Order: sequence, then structure tokens, then C-alpha cells
Amino acid sequence: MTDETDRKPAPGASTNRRRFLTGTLAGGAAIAASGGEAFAQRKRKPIGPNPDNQPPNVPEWSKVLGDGVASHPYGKPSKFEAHVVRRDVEWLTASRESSINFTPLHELDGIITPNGLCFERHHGGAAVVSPFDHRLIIHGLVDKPLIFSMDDIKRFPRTNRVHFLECAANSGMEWRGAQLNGCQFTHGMIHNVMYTGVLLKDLLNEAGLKPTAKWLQVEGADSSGMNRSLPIEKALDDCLIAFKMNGEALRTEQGYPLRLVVPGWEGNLWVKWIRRIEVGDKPWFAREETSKYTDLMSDGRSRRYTFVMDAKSVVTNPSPQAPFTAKGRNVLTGVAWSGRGHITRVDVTLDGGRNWREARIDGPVLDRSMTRFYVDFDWAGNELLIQSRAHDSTGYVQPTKQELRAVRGVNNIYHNNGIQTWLVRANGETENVEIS
Ligand SMILES: Nc1nc2c(c(=O)[nH]1)N[C@H]1C(S)=C(S)[C@@H](COP(=O)(O)O)O[C@H]1N2
Ligand SMILES: [Mo]
Repeated sequence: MTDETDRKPAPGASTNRRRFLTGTLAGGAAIAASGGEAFAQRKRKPIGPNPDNQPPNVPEWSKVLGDGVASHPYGKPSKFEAHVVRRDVEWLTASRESSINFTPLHELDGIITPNGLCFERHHGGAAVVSPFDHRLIIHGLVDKPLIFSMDDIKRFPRTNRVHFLECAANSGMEWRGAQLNGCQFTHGMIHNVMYTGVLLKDLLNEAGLKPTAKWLQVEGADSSGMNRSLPIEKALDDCLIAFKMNGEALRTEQGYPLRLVVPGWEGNLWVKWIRRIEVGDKPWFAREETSKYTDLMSDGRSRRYTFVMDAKSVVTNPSPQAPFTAKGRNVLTGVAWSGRGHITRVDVTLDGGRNWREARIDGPVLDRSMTRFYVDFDWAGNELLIQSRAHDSTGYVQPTKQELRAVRGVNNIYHNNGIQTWLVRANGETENVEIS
């Protein structure tokens, strides 16, 4: 078996990461300006109302036959939903291949992210991998090294799990203050999907772990390799090797034909296009380009092993990209999640934290999954300062940004789970702000 650990990371991979950091922290003014422009464009709906199609008239679509069943072998969203797309921010990273786009959270409801709208994070672009030639190799501290084809993997017992995947850098641009005007950009490095796959534990047991096995090095088949170190306890606990998302094959962008699912842990460990697992007795951090996934503290020390994503929430509507359009009856909604368990409660304030009320949770409440909440209320047209605060099954309560900064400083971009504030103006216009 060939050992390919000496493969080079994608050209410029580490410099891109550095630029991501400086671009973020230095470019505050530019960020706010371009965010506003993009916001104005998004507000213009591509297709508007037409009174000829409204009562008492007979609308045009009632006068003609619709498309036949052979017209759309694979269905797409209605043309009226063309604005519901992943979006990226051009200045954020130096290249399109080592980059990121964002889930349009403000356009979604329930808890499942549709496959075509799941944010993408690549370090070497999205690899197009043939399932006929793809193999998963398990070697290192095992009794017998194994090579699995896709068919081999699909013969193991399957399991279905709904989990969120959040990039550790989600909300990272907001560490120093409110920056981006829209929850798509402040919180959109997350998706929530039902995975079908097999337990990683079953594949490891098939190879037979040696008693000295402590860490896995996991590698993807894309040009970045995305080598990550995973402790054996987590691998044997609940990790999946998944081949389906929301019932259908993984999308190319999400790692087709095979990805690692690491419930509750930061996104960079969820290796896509997974091709190799080397079992070892120590972590490979020193060799990892992405070992910079550590949290730099104000005193220059860094937090490491910050694998778990703490409880977090965001109000998706209203938000800068989805303002209230009328006074009176309105639906406020959002999502909450925790990498340590399930969401037990979400509080919402409309007046910047003076009064809190418990939001109504609706839909499935699952372990390490997004949970949907609502507040149904009458808006008098007054200014609002909206926040949400998540509680999880460990008793943890989502902190304010001030509380986070007091502990971690501001020289950081990872693991920002602080409470988000939206300012709703009397005309409905909604802005990303911070209050102290
Ligand atoms: N092979 C490979 N796996 C990868 C990456 C990558 O670039 N290559 N990016 C990681 C990071 S940093 C994140 S946040 C998630 C993003 O998963 P998504 O693209 O499905 O949203 O994939 C992870 N797995
Ligand atoms: Mo990430």
C-alpha cells in the first residue's frame, strides 16, 4: 500500500487562510459598505406582482396546460425562488477554490437544509470523484489493512442521523464588532442534513484496531487532502461514513461519494471525498495546514482541542435580508443548535435584553441538530432590538459577545457563538448591530 502522507497541500492553501484573517480584521469599513450594496441588490425581487393575475381576473397559468411529466426528470425550485441561493463574499478569501459560500438561512424554514443550498467550504475546490474508482483505505495500527469500494461500504448496516455541520469560522468576521448585513453571512456557514451511512466503528472493527490505536488521520481525495486528526474515542462513538444526504447521494460539493460525519464537532473534521484513514498512536497536528484551527486568545496563547461546537442560535426572520414588511401580525423565527446535546429552550428579547420570553419550539428536537423556534407577535411599528439565546441539555446557556470577548479577547476568528442582535427600525429596515 502506498503511503501518501507526503502529498503537498493545495498551492497557496495556507496563505489563503492568512489572508482570510487579515482581510477580515483589517477591512472593516470596506466590509460594511459592500455588505450594504449587496443588500440593496438582493431586496429587488427578480419578478414582481402583476394585477392581471390577481382576483377577480383569471391568472395566465390557469389558461394553459402545464409542463408534462417528462419535462423535468430532476425537479428544480420554482423560477420565482431564483433569489434563494448560496452567496459568497468575493473579498473574503484570495481564491475561489480555497473559499466559502453561505447558506441562505433567512429563506429556509423547518430544520433541514436543502441539498442545493448547503454552504460549501473547500480548500482545493470541489473534487469530481468517480464512485466506480473511489476507495476508502484503512491502514496503520490495524490487524489487517483494508480497501473498501463503495459497494463494500453499502453492505454494512446503515444508520440515519440528522446533524448540523458548522464551520469553526462561522460568525468569525463578527469577533470585533457587527460587520455583515445578513444572517446568511453572519451565521450561514452551517447546514443541517439527514445523513445515511455506516458507523465508522464497524469499518474500524473490520480492520481490527491494535491496542495502541489512539488517533486517526483522515484524508480526502481532493487536491487539498484536508488531513485531519480525530481521537479514536470519537471515531468509535458516533462518527459515520455517509453516502447519502437528505435521501439522495451526497452532492459533489459535500464530498460525493463519501464523507465523514463527526456529530457536534467543528466542520473541518468532516472530511469530504474521504479516501484514507491511517490509524496511529498520536495526533498529526504538526503536519496539518489546518492546524491553524486553533483559537488565538488575547494573551497570545491558543485554545486547542476546541472540537465541540457550543450552543448557538440566530433569529433568521426578521434579519437584514428579510425585514418585516408590515405592522401587526408577524412571525419571528430562527434556529438553535448545540454540539453537546439537544436544545431545551430558546429565549427571545425584542427590547435588547430587558425582557425575555420563551420562544415556541416547533418540529423535531434532535440531538446535535438544528431546532426551529418561533415567536408569533403583533409588531406596533416601534424600533426593536432582537436577540435569541439558546439553552442546551447540558444546562449551558448561549453567552453574549461581551462575555465571550472577556474570556477570549478579539484576536480570534473561531468559535464565536455569542448572541446576535438585529436592530429593526420603524420602517422595517433591519441592521446588524451590537449593544453593550
Ligand atoms: N476533503 C475536504 N474535506 C473538507 C474540507 C476540504 O476542503 N476538503 N473542508 C472542511 C471544512 S473547513 C468544512 S467547514 C466542511 C464544510 O463542509 P461543506 O462544504 O459540506 O459545507 O468540510 C470540511 N471537509
Ligand atoms: Mo471550516
